[in-house]
Amino acid sequence: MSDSDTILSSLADGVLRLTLNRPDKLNSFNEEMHLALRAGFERAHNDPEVRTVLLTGAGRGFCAGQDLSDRDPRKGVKLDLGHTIETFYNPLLRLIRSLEKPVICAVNGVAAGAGANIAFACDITLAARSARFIQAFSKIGLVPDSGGTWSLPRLIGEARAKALALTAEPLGAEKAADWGLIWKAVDDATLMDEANALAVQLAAGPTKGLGLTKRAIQAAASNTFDEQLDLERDLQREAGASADYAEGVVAFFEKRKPEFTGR
Ligand code: T3D
Repeated sequence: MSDSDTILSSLADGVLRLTLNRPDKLNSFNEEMHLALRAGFERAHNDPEVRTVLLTGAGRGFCAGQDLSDRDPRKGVKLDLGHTIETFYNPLLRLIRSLEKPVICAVNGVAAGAGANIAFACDITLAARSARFIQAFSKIGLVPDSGGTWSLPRLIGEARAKALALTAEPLGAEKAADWGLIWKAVDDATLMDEANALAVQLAAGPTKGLGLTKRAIQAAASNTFDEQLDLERDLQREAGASADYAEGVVAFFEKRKPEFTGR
């Protein structure tokens, strides 16, 4: 794990809590925070004690995307942004999507640029009612990244995706939920309680089966119906061989709550 304080990290009840922690900059990304967040998701991949990830932000914002003070041309900064995307953003997005454990995102405030699209890449995203999502890229002449051009049209259709991306108009949490960009908007005061309760619930779940479920739903984006049926067969074979499946069936007959171990 990275020992950077740009990401606060703690593991309890099977939940790895990762908090973006640059509140003075609305948790925008510098290289240090990128590397620390990546280390957190790498741990989630490798540590069997981690059965769910809960991502949120410190302070009044969730994440304002790239830290633009690292991009100021007046300071002589001239970068190949394709290289920074390939080096920092794309590996993070790949880690989130490929993690076969639930990733919950609690959007505590404004989510702009890459910050918005990272929230949309998580598996279950809750947002405080006061939060807003902004495809801020067009305001500075950039293209949506962090998977936004992939997830937005799939989640809300081309018309809404284009309007959000071209205008950078803020989208409130309620509307984001109504449109299907996020799971739900909740009262600001209860966001973290609700997100924590959900994370603890999922961390006590059949992690193997949940991970395979995530894989199946994601694969549907590029599979034909027949390919998806074949995939469901293969994944069910794998899930059906898990200890948690056996426990789930026995618990059903014994009329008790299953005790899943994640195996
Ligand atoms: O570069 C690459 O590698 C390519 C990858 C790009 C990925 C991207 O994410 S590009 C998009 C970058 N993000 C933005 O363009 C968003 C910029 N921020 C804003 O538009 C606004 O701050 C917000 C709409 C997010 C919030 O507005 P508001 O009024 O609530 O807050 P504020 O006053 O603008 O910001 C508060 C402070 O945070 C302020 O600092 P100060 O004046 O109090 O010292 C502001 O400068 C700072 N801040 C906010 N966003 C960023 C930032 N500082 C650096 N970079 C930021 N992105």
